[in-house]
Amino acid sequence: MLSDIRNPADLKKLAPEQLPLLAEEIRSLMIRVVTRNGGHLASSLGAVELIIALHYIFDTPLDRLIFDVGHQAYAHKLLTGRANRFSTLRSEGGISGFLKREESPYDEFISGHSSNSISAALGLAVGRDLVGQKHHVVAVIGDGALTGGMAMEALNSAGALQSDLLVVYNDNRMSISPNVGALSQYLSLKMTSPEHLLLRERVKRMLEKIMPHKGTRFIRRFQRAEESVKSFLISPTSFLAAWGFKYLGPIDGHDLKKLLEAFQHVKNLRRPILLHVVTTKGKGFAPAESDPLSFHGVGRSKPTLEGADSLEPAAVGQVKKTYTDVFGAYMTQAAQKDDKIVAVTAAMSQGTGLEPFFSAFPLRAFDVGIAEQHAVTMAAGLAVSGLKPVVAIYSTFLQRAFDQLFHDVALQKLKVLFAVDRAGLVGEDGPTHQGSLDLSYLRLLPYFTVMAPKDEHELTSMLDFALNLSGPVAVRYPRGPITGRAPTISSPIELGRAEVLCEGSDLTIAAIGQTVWPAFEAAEVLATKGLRVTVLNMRFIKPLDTSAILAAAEKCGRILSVEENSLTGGLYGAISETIVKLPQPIQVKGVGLPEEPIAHATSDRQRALAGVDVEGIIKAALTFFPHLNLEAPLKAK
Ligand SMILES: Cc1ncc(C[n+]2csc(CCOP(=O)(O)OP(=O)(O)O)c2C)c(N)n1
Repeated sequence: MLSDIRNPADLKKLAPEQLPLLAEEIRSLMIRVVTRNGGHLASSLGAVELIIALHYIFDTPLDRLIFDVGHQAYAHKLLTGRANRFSTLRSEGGISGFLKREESPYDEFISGHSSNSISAALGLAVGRDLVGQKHHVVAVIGDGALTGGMAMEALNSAGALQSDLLVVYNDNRMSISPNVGALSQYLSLKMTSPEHLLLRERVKRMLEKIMPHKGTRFIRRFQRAEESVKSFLISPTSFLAAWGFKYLGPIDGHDLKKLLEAFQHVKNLRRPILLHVVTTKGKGFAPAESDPLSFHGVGRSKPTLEGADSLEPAAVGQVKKTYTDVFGAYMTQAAQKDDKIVAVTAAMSQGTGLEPFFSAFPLRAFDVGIAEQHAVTMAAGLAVSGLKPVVAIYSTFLQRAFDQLFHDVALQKLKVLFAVDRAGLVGEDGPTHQGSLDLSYLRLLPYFTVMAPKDEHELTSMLDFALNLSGPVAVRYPRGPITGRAPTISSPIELGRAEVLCEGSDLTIAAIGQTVWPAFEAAEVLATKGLRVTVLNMRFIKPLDTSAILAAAEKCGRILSVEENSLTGGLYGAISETIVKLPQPIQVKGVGLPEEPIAHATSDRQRALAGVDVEGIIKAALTFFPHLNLEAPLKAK
């Protein structure tokens, strides 16, 4: 069936009874492709019927459909003209793992960072009303994403504006890990509790006895009566009603008949509605249903999907030791020695490597939901209370909390350690998830110390060093397996001091973090061409080792900065700001990420495209020496 569906109009040609079979077909394709290419399998499996029903009842793309995070929307891609390209999911040049306006007219709004869907949908709804258009606007948001402060702000605003807006609350009780938070507990546990559902059934049966006809009027009255009973008996001060939303549900999110009825019904209600749909994360793929955490995001694997049912999560996950693993192990050890250490994560205990800490120290571990802003300020509060908070957040998501970093942490000089994971290029997740800005934005913050390790050994030393500092500090490190040299060259960490890895007088390469070893290798290659290169492992971007930079300027007159961060405002910016104060002209060039985001591809390929690999560094270094004949071995200056 799927091959005949080029757009939702084709979907509507199917009879409702055919839709369950279509759902099966979609799932089987998804499992095949995602276990091969990697991606968000469990979330997308759980939303198949929901998405079929939305496209069946609503008139997309005229009616606007907005997905929160977008990791649940593979079925949407399959029904909106991308089935024949679905095998390219997350591959270079292929379709994105999230939603992108450039990719399809059905992708109404960008997705990737959580909890923006209701705000965007409200903007579209209000815009529609102002320009006098007539269409529906629907936001699909998970129970995890609804823990984000932005979603709460949007509900509050939507309730006040009373625009015609449908919020579909896709409740699978899971964020990446089991979901947290009072609101989700209230909706998931209370509204779907056996007592509530029994009561609902009884009311229904009672009304069926009293009311002889089952016309629309009856259904409306029933629904009104049901809502009143629910409000009276179960939620006298219903949170959502107080916010101006009408709550409907819960309904079974895998029952297509019920979904079609519900969407048909809410289409006619012209006000803010929250429709509660209960789904199973990983639905239809036994390993994912029983372990949705491991199958939330799966890595690339070999194409062996005959017998996908026997796939183990380990087979599709990462196997090599990562920076994240090193951080996680360090935290557990450090916390054993120091009972003041506490950990805070914004719904990413697994992704940030904190699971062992959560198991060992449940009372000192806080998952605050997808709430990065709150995580940062809560940590500031923990610091004021005399504890030593460590906040582990991905670089891209920490962007959400820039003001909290400045106002609540930096200005008060509070001792909070930020473990900034996934800094730099992240591969297949693409532009929304790249950690390309943290060196730039963290460097702006007063009283902050900002470091990046070149390898595993240095990460541990930096974490130790950071926990002994008195003010705010961030350590940023990349996604993926540890690379580097063994045995590593390493001198003790000193505040604001770079490490000299090798010395030469033709050029200084000043590198930071994961680019240090590639820079060192580039220097080795350049040496074979007769160039004598100093390699500085900067370690700190704040405070910057200006004396090392000034000495390099003096000695070589040429500096090449290397970083896996935007060239704007990062190490290149910091070095340029230092050099510009010198009276003599010094040549400074930078290797780093361009402002224009790099599309999804493997991380190695992205590094090659940005020139932040060994080859790119050599190429950039050689631009300082245009007079040298590159074909012939290069001579020293
Ligand atoms: C701002 C932000 N923080 C963290 C994440 C990482 N993240 C991606 S999906 C997800 C869980 C979302 O849970 P939910 O909305 O319930 O969807 P489900 O995966 O359960 O379908 C998280 C924390 C993110 N995308 N954006």
